[in-house]
Amino acid sequence: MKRTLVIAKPDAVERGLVGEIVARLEKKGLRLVAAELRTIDAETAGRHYAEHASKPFYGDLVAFITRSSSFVVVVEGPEDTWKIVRTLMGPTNPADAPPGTIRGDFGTIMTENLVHGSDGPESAAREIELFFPDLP
Ligand code: 3AN
Repeated sequence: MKRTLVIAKPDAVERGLVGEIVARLEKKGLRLVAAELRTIDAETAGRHYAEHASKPFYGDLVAFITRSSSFVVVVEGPEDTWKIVRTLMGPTNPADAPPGTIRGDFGTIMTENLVHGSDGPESAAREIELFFPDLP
């Protein structure tokens, strides 16, 4: 089975959309392997978003992801699970995300786009290890 990391970000928790997001993952056929409601600390956010450290939006990104609880989930499926999740999420900018995707149905702005999903198998492995180091 192939695993990937999904984060329902603070905006999703604040708006009560966690159930909706998890339901979409489950109805698609993905299975929950681990899940935790947690406030992501600045150090973990910095490691998670290391590739964006030099970007102008980095400060806002870390402030946003650490501002309140996120629901951090590991899901698994048979093949290319990360890609299945990315397709369910829709493009990064909700303005470009088609209806039927999570960002297309519930988001309006880039900075608060509800969900994170690993962008490849290597990112998935790294992010699962970062958030759930004890997961067998
Ligand atoms: P995704 O979340 O679709 O993988 P990434 O990894 O490129 O997108 O970006 C991580 C997060 O950084 C996005 N979810 C978004 O909130 C934020 N972000 C990306 N690009 C921009 C941008 N140009 N302006 C503001 N925020 C951005």
